[in-house]
Amino acid sequence: MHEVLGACPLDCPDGCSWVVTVDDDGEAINLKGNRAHPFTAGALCAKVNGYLEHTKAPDRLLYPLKRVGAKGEGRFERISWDEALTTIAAKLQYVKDTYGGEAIWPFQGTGTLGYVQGLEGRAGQRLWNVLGASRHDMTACSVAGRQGATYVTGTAAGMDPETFAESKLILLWGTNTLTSGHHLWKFILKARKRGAHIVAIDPIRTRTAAQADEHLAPLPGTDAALALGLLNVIVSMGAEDRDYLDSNTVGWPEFKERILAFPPSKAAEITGIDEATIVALGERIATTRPTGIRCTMGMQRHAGGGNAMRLLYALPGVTGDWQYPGGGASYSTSGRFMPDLVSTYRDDLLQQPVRTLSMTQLGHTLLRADDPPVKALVIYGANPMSSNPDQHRVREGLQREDLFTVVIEQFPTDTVDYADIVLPATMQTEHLDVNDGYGHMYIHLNRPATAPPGECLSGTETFRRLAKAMGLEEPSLYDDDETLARTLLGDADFERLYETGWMRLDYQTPYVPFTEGFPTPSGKLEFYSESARDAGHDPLPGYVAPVRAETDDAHPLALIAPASHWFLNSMFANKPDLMKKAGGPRIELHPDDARARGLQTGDTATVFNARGSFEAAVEISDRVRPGVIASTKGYWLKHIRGGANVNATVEERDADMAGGAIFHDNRVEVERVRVADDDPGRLGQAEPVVASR
Ligand SMILES: Nc1nc2c(c(=O)[nH]1)N[C@H]1C(S)=C(S)[C@@H](COP(=O)(O)OP(=O)(O)OC[C@H]3O[C@@H](n4cnc5c(=O)[nH]c(N)nc54)[C@H](O)[C@@H]3O)O[C@H]1N2
Ligand SMILES: Nc1nc2c(c(=O)[nH]1)N[C@H]1C(S)=C(S)[C@@H](COP(=O)(O)OP(=O)(O)OC[C@H]3O[C@@H](n4cnc5c(=O)[nH]c(N)nc54)[C@H](O)[C@@H]3O)O[C@H]1N2
Ligand code: SF4
Ligand SMILES: [Mo]
Repeated sequence: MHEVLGACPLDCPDGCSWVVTVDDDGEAINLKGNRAHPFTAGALCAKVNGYLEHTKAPDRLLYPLKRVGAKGEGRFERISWDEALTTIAAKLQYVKDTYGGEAIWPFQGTGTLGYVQGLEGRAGQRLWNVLGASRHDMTACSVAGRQGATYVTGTAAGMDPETFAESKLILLWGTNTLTSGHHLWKFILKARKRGAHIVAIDPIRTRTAAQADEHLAPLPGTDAALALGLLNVIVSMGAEDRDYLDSNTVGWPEFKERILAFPPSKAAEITGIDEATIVALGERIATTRPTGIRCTMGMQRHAGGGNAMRLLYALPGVTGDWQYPGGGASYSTSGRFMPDLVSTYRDDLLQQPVRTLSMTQLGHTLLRADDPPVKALVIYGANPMSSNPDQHRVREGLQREDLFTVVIEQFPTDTVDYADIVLPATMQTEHLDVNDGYGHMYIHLNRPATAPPGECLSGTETFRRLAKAMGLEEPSLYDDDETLARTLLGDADFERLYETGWMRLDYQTPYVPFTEGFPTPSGKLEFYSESARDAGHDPLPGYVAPVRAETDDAHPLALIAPASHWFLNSMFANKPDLMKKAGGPRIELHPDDARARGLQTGDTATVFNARGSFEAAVEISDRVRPGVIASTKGYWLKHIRGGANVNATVEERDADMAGGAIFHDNRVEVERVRVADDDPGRLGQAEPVVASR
């Protein structure tokens, strides 16, 4: 029996350090959170506690497959790795020769964030560069907010999250801490013990909002207006930090003018929050140092998401909070770890510039007449059938008979059903990787604890073998995983992490950013940003309204579907115990909206707009305000009634910055459907409703 140190690979801010116990037969028999790790502190989460069980699940993909049924049908036949690789190599070569390398689209999602196997290191990029494939722009998650924050402070990395323990006022703004990254909570509780006041700002009374001292529920997509209203209160009181503004910021006179033109009454009208509540919170911020804002991806999945985040990063510039431990704003610490990514990606292998394709425009891109058209799609770490917007367009695109699709996967997802060839991938306990966490300041080495089951191969090994099958000679395509990890970390840190599993990044404790200036063009915090102006944006942060705020009378309800407590995006939505805990798809709506539509708790409803519809169980609830309905993301289509999830209604449209997706900027109508009493789907949905967010 021995222990192997590793790390959770999932797209979650907490980046946990874990310890795997392996028995004398080499089987992993226990996996638990690392007690020595300051952020993990011995705990994993509801999803990953059963990770080992998931690696051994009966539906795990173990062998290469080729499709024998129609696209989407899900009928496959086992083939050898040789046949799979020969087929793929020949097809990619043909596509490259006939249409050019850009007709190949490597479509990488967030299944693993690892620097060797996953998204952070853009696994496979060397191969795609040699082939001259189109570049994949990962727009599904965080880019709009990242861009907005970066215009202000030069980075989105913000506060060291552990310093929230020092805050006297904490704003949990568009973030569901207890569900989407609960390890931060212990630092928030520490602050509360020292007298901090905790405010949640979220259209839904989530399990996090329910634990806060105060909850403000703005209408979705109106946070920028709220921020401007709060700033107006602060500035009207003369509570701005003039010394800080003078020495550390640019554009204050112009920004101040904009703030003064935005009275709390206007913020109240746009956000639907009482003016008095806005004034009271503004006064509280004005008089409480340090104020820390935890603002993650939820609130930037809107038409104005980039600008909203920009304002939240600007706010602590006005109050001077950036100078204190526990003050400032925290979006994502991604970027604090600065490995040598250039030598990982090897963009120098590209022979000519290539186009970039947006992840969240998959459907439209596959269906439009591009030159060259996309002819080969290699999907890995992604499940676009479940997670992408405009599901019906995605399905139509993946159904194209002239499209060759490879899916590298661990489980038979809805996306797998559209593959020509399926390749079985290892899971985190079976391969080497380097992982950080975008909600803390640590780095980890994940050592393989056990041999892969069946014929599963790591992504990196798959790309090496594919390169060989294509006869490619570039030597760096054949670097092994340890070489890749050493390139990222340097030999000294690699050796150290091999022993310890984790270490703090090279920042002092507590770390207060920007004490030596801001990594912006001016070296200061930029309220006025010439970079933003040059990119075609308003040089000052402002309010950008949601897409159909007042115009779509036929679909008046604003639908948001954020993280489920039991799934990680669409991962674990095939794990029986977690499926049971989650229950089926559900919408929560306010009693007034339910009454107007004759809906009752337990009814099955269809939720629809012009793009599509999905079915969900109704729960009448005061956790949402009138006009807003709440659901969750992640369901597999094949496991739910109707074969569509919330993303059938979400628009493929870009936010104001960086091509970010607008999952929470959505308008729908809801109608009761009659379901026969003996319909098994009905029983699935009528599971007792667990407090699930
Ligand atoms: N359990 C679990 N954890 C996860 C994930 C998961 O699927 N399940 N997903 C992971 C991933 S990929 C990510 S990116 C992160 C995301 O985690 P979060 O950043 O927390 O993002 P969301 O869950 O999309 O939304 C968070 C909250 O924002 C609220 N919100 C939506 N629109 C608005 C708005 O206009 N204004 C305000 N103020 N609030 C709004 C939602 O109601 C929700 O409660 O979590 C990660 N962690
Ligand atoms: N309605 C709505 N939709 C959303 C969101 C929302 O808030 N609301 N959130 C969006 C967000 S934040 C994100 S990040 C995206 C996520 O969208 P995706 O990136 O598509 O994430 P998943 O759907 O979880 O699919 C990841 C797949 O990768 C597989 N996988 C895991 N590890 C590995 C590996 O090591 N190798 C390989 N080859 N495969 C692996 C998993 O089995 C899983 O099927 O979804 C977005 N979709
Ligand atoms: S999903 Fe997040 S909280 Fe859960 S184990 Fe992984 S990193 Fe930790
Ligand atoms: Mo995400």
